[in-house]
Amino acid sequence: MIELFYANTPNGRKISIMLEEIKYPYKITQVDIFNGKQFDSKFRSISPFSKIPVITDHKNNISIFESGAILIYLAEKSGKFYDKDIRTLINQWLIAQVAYVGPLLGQHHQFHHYTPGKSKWGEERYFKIAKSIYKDLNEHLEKSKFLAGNEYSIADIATFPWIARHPIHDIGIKKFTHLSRWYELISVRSAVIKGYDCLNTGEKIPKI
Ligand SMILES: N[C@@H](CCC(=O)N[C@@H](CS)C(=O)NCC(=O)O)C(=O)O
Repeated sequence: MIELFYANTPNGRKISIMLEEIKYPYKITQVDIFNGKQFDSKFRSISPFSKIPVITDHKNNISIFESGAILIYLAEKSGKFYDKDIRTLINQWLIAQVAYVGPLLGQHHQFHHYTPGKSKWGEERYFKIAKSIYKDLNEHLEKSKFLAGNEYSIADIATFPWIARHPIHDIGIKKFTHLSRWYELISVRSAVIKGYDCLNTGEKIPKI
């Protein structure tokens, strides 16, 4: 049994989607990050930076923090979405997501959506970067069915929930036809639909 320490955010959803994709039984423990529960000492003992997601694999008595490390762990354990022959390619797109796409889109969320008017500099800087992320992903996906080639992989699973916040990005995903094609392909997968709404609140994946 895998225990997923979770909040309803793009980083949390990467892991619920992966667990649905590999069909592992899991239980969700919600961490109320909007009320400081990530700073409780018990949670900090498995999450040194006080962030979700974290998983505990109770069978192996191991806890793992950092979404990329969790995805790799689950992919290696299940033998899915991390093809050995293209692992170096998958790693590049996975690490680009955790080190660049996620954190920078996250800054765009903060300045543009959550605190508009607080910092013109921040709003402009991260809007520009967010647009270039859309453009760069779109250019890549013109040549590649999924991020790391022809097969759906943990790089796509990591990136999808961030692009699923496109309504608050205000960039107009429709204009990016290859990114839209990739998004729509992934958003109809039943595991993605289930993992996206793993709390069963009825939340739907935003449409293009
Ligand atoms: N690099 C981390 C980022 C995780 C992260 O930023 N989690 C956010 C929610 S999406 C969080 O727990 N925030 C609580 C806080 O910063 O206090 C990962 O990919 O797992």
